[in-house]
This record gives sequence, structure tokens and C-alpha cells, in this order.
Amino acid sequence: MDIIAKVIRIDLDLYILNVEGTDKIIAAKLRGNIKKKENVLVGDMVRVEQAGEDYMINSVLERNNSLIRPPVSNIDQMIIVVSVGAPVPDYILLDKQIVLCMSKNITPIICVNKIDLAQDDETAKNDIEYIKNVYGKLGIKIVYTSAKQKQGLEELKELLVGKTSAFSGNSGVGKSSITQEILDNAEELLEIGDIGKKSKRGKHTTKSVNLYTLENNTYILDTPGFSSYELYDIEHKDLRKYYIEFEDIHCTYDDCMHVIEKEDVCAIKTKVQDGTIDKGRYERYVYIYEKLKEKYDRKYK
Ligand SMILES: Nc1nc2c(ncn2[C@@H]2O[C@H](COP(=O)(O)OP(=O)(O)OP(=O)(O)O)[C@@H](O)[C@H]2O)c(=O)[nH]1
Ligand SMILES: [Mg+2]
Ligand SMILES: [Zn+2]
Repeated sequence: MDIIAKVIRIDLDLYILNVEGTDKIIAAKLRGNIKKKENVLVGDMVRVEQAGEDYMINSVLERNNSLIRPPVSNIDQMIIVVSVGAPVPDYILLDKQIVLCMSKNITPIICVNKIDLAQDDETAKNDIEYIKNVYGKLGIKIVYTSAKQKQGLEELKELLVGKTSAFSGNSGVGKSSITQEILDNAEELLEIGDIGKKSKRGKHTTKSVNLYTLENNTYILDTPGFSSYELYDIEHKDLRKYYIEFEDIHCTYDDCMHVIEKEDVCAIKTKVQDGTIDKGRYERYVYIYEKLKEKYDRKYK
């Protein structure tokens, strides 16, 4: 009888799996036909066969999505952490992360951290307002947390249940502090550690990608060293597809990029003028578009 399991870590040629619907952790090897390493990613659902004491991975189930850096698949949602107070929100990075989510069919959730610093800080209060007005209006879920004062963490935890979530955000916003709080009572962490010891590979463990398992098919991606996710495979011409507020707005020409076109033919520009579309979001769109175009031109010209 085949077992379905999720890859939560890869230790050299050993695949650490969580058996679907249970908290059982097993270690398996790859069947020869899928021997090439890049064919199995952390996050993959795999079909496993038990042969005596050993488990063999026979095949990988179809992926919902996959990323190159970090190499991981089947991410359901991205918790994009921004902090009010040091460091202040980097809105270009925030928009890029939302674009990445939209392009990979990942649900973006914004976590506004360090709200404890906002009390007497006008800039922080303005940022909180701006995020609520602009990103909340796009239908993006926003949670407010203080890892320091343990606020908002229960609400965030509830959003994680039954999902595979990745945390992202620039350095210093509090990703590690938040995940630490959330993982504090996760017993399964110990189990994962035990398997590492049993296989005597602890010292060689690839630390790059790791899924922490919580209860109820809940996984958190931990990628030390990765603070942002790059728009590595998005072309400038496709960028407009990933802006929620551009949906259902039609310009005179179908191939309008909303950058150099004049207002009389670009409906997006008109909406920016009348305030329906946030000016900052639009200006950052143009900035990101130009950057992606430069990259494209360098590659193909
Ligand atoms: N005041 C306040 N400080 C916080 C909060 N959360 C984290 N910090 C502090 O912010 C600093 C950075 O937190 P980290 O959790 O290391 O941030 P990170 O996002 O993991 O940063 P990188 O690992 O560099 O990407 C630390 O000094 C934390 O103690 C918070 O809610 N309030
Ligand atoms: Mg960190
Ligand atoms: Zn246009």
C-alpha cells in the first residue's frame, strides 16, 4: 500500500517526510527513476512504498507551485512581514513580494510587526494607516503583531492552520522572533531533530530549506539566509497581470503597459489621477517595471 507524505527536509540523499494526515515522520530514499536531485523539492507531496524497513519514494505528485530560490514547492501563503519603527516599511519590496505571490498563486498576508513601537510615533501610525487603506482595500489580509509584547500572535497562528506558509520580509522586521514564538510549543520539532541524530548526518544537514510541522497539516517554511524572494522569472510585460487593482480596467490598447502611454488612452493612469488607484502603488509599479525591463534588455539585446 502506497503512503502519501510531504517532504519537510532533505539531508543529502535522505528525504525526511511527514506522512499525510498524521504526525508521523519517516526517512526515505529516492527510487532510481527519479534519482535526479532537482526532481524532488521540500514541500513536495510524494508517493512512498515501504519495502521491509526501508521507505522508497516512487513519484512526486503534481505541484501547485514551486520557487527556485529558495527551492521549495506547494506554498499556500506568504506571510509578508513589515515593521513599523526600525526598519520602516520598504514598500517597493512589499509590492515585489505581492507580485511574486500573485504570479505563483500564493495568498499574500501582511503582518505588521513591532506595533509596540507605534504608540508615540507619528510615522509609524501613518504607515499603519497607509497599509490598511491601500493593501487592506486590495483584499489582502493584514495582521498586527508585536513579537516582543506577544500581541496578535494567536490571530496569526490561526491563519496558519492547515496551510504551508512562508515568511518573508527585509532584515530586522522580526521574522525569526515571530516564528520562534509560534514554534515554541511544537513537539514535532524534536522528532525531526531525532531523525537527524539517528541517521548520524546531523553535522552535514543542509540547513537551507526546512519545513516545520505543526498540528493539522500545518507547515512553516524556515529559510535562514533568505530574507526576500526575487522576481527571478517575471518579464516586465507580465508585471501588470499581478496588480490586483488593475483587474477589470481596460485601456484603449490591449498591450498598454500603463507606463509611457498617454492618459487619454490609458485607463490606469486616469484611475491614478482620480485617486481610485493609489499613486504610490502605481509609481512603484513603474519603478519595478523599468527594473525588469532593464534586466530583460540586458539579456536579449
Ligand atoms: N520592539 C520590538 N522589537 C522587535 C519585535 N520583533 C522583533 N524585534 C526586534 O527586532 C530585531 C530583529 O528581529 P529578528 O526576528 O531577528 O528579525 P528578522 O526578520 O528575523 O531579521 P533577519 O533574520 O536579519 O532577516 C531584534 O532585535 C528583535 O528583538 C517587536 O515586535 N517589537
Ligand atoms: Mg531572522
Ligand atoms: Zn494603460
